[in-house]
Amino acid sequence: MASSPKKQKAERAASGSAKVVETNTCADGLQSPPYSFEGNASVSSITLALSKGRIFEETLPLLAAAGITPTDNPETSRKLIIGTNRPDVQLVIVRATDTPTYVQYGAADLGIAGKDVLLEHGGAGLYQPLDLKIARCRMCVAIRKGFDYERASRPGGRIRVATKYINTAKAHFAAKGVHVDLIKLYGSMELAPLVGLADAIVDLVSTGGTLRANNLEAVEDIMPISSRLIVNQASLKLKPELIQPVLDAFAGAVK
Ligand code: PRT
Ligand code: MG
Repeated sequence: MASSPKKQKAERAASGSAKVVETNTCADGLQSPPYSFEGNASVSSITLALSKGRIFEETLPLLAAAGITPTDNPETSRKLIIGTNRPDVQLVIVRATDTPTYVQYGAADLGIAGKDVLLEHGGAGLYQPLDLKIARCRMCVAIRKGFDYERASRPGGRIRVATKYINTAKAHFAAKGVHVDLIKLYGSMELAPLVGLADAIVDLVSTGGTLRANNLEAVEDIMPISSRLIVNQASLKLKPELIQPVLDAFAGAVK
């Protein structure tokens, strides 16, 4: 049966014969060069991007609800592309911060990413249809015990903050009317206030154990964080018969 013109256009985009070109506005407001969205070439299978560790672990029951069982464990296997019991579903194992990028460009049709990561990415090219309520934690401001945060964070005050969440931290302190000097770090944020790199950090807190072990304390809650299902916009139009059942099964399994 001949497919509709709309579906044909989506198929051309996914096979790479036609490029859907969009401009992307970066967090700093600058227009980055146009990017091409070539999509995942296969229209008869779907690819789900996951990160190792807590997201993979907590996604397993959701996959099971959708009848999907991975054939390898990424914690023990070095494979980056993992098959499943279903020939039409594969998993790609990516760094947590890279998940939205793989889905945005159509290298994966679906992905699971923390709200923290999505806020920094900006969400271009993605649908975020479902809060999966997994990998839950809180985005917080934390300081070294004894630092006078109240004084530093008064409206008109000035504070030096180390974080990997530049956009979130910028928005938080702007809303409070506090001048913030942001220092971008990629990990171990907890060290920054201990060695005088920053007055405070903006980071995720789950059990609070890491803060306690480093003589730090959370002084402000910015927002609750959980992981979202993300979907490439072209993929959803092109492969609804493969993607929609996964969305429905995940939605039914969310606790
Ligand atoms: O580790 P890597 O640098 O590869 O990447 P990542 O840290 O982004 O990935 P991963 O797998 O650690 O986290 C993936 C997602 O899990 C994050 O994007 C969050 O949405 C979510 N999540 C939930 C967390 C935490 N809880 C969490 N506690 N991510 C990180 N942490 C870290 C936090 O940054 C801090 O260093 O754990 C430490 C605090 O934990 P507690 O239990 O001591 O409070
Ligand atoms: Mg980590």
